Amino acid sequence: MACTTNIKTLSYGDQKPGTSGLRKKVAIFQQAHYSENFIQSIFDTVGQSIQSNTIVVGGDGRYWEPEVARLLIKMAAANKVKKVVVGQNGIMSTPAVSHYIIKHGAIGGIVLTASHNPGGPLNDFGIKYNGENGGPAPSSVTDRIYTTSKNLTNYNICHDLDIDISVVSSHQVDVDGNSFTVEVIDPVKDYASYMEEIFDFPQLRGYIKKTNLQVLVSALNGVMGPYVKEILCQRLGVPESSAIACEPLPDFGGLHPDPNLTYAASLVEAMKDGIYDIGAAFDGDGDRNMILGKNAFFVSPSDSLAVLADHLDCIPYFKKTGIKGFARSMPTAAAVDRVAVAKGLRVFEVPTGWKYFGNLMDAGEISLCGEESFGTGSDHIREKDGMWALLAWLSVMAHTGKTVEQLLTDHWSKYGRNFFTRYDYEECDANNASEMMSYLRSLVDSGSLIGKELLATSGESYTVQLMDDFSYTDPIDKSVTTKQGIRVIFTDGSRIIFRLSGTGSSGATVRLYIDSYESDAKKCGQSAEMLAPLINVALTLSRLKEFTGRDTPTVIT
Ligand code: VG1
Ligand code: CO
Repeated sequence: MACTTNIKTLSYGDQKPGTSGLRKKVAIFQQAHYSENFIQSIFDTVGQSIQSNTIVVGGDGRYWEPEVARLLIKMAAANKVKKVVVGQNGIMSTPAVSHYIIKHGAIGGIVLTASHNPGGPLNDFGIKYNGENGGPAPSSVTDRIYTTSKNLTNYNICHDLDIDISVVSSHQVDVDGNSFTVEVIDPVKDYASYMEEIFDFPQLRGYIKKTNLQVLVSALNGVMGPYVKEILCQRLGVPESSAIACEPLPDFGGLHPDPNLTYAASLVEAMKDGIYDIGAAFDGDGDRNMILGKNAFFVSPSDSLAVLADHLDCIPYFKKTGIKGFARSMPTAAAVDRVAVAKGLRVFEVPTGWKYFGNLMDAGEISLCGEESFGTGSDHIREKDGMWALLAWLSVMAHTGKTVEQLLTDHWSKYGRNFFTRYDYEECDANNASEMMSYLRSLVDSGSLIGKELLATSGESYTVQLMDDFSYTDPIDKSVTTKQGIRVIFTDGSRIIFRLSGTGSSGATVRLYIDSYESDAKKCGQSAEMLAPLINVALTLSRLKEFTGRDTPTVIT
């Protein structure tokens, strides 16, 4: 029998979750009672209902994760949670956690991850709470967690409870006279079976074999390694040699587990040789994806969303559920909107962060949604889902018999093309970045740019139609979210957007998003050339260099 102790603690003032959970340097989480305080704040916010229920615990295997997973179990027991389901060694991808919560009717889940942020003792750790719909907690809940954390005085823990999470098994223990269960599960099995329900695996397997399709996948040493091996290699017949960086490592082997052209450089290089037909990379916790075609042909996430939207009905899951509407985050280019118009479906524009899609999916308004930040997913769960996106791409290829590049070029000739780029200026001085945002807000407030022509140094001119700070009213619960990014929309439909990242752990990351539409596919040149004048306008307008001292971005997508 294990006993609960109630420990006195001093609150921290900085436990405010960002775009997706609380993310800080490992050293911050290692401060006395820091993780304990945040976990207790989650339990207190969820309240009494946690006592007779199950919570799911997952994570991406990064440094400090196993320690916090064990701590979480001790605290769950002490807070009278009935059952904890945890992935073996604390490992379970974000999409798999979402799926498990829904399938088994858990009250929620806690994912120990800083997602695409680097790991290791000097890098980041994170804790994220998902609610009973399987999705990231909405801001109303994370705000309450934050408020609770600021006033926290005590937490509950069962110090003498030590459960071995390295072996798949079920443990039942007596805690203060109540029964408490910890189930250590294979993190892949349930999720892999669910993918088999959604997609036509015999068709995909046959297609890969018959066409001798060459696939190359990098898990960037994040959580996805075991999922890639089980789903792609074991169940779809892709050779093991096609699975690179597929060992989950505490520091991701020094890689930055963010699947973009900069941080997944080794995959991009390998794809350039022209041997592989499709390449994919996933982030640390497995919810993001990057798709590449032969010769490293890049599929922008906004285009990926649109192409999948156009072909969604080839996936068995949607034959059953029908296709409802689509949604994208505000900075995501509007390519999917054109598909929605053609199909007579609704499309929603929400703020950045997957939590804003949850209500729309719960209400049956949307089937597919995505973000420009390499997030694609559907209403099969309530998180974006990297493996789902790759399987969806393979399904579209199998169905149409087209290559990745053909699918894109055909899409552009049918719908026109939204050129998109994102510049990230990482780890800027926080005060300087917020001064720049204040300056941009002052331009919004004065309205002085409306109707004005802005000139690029290369001669192009753009007339400002609208400039605002994006705000969103949730169509389902009517909650309002403000200050979600400065938008400058021009009369030709082009857009410039500025936001500060909400997932970083030090300084501020400025994100600049540029989106412009070209209806004549023949005029379509390289993205960088097409967008150069607008980028020039954006940098001049924001005085970015003056404010941040930065000449060039750290990442270009
Ligand atoms: C970023 C992305 C956003 C994404 C979020 C979480 O947020 O821009 O689209 O939902 O990361 O993704 P921000 O606030 O830094 O721009 V993940 O895979 O890191 O959970
Ligand atoms: Co992620």
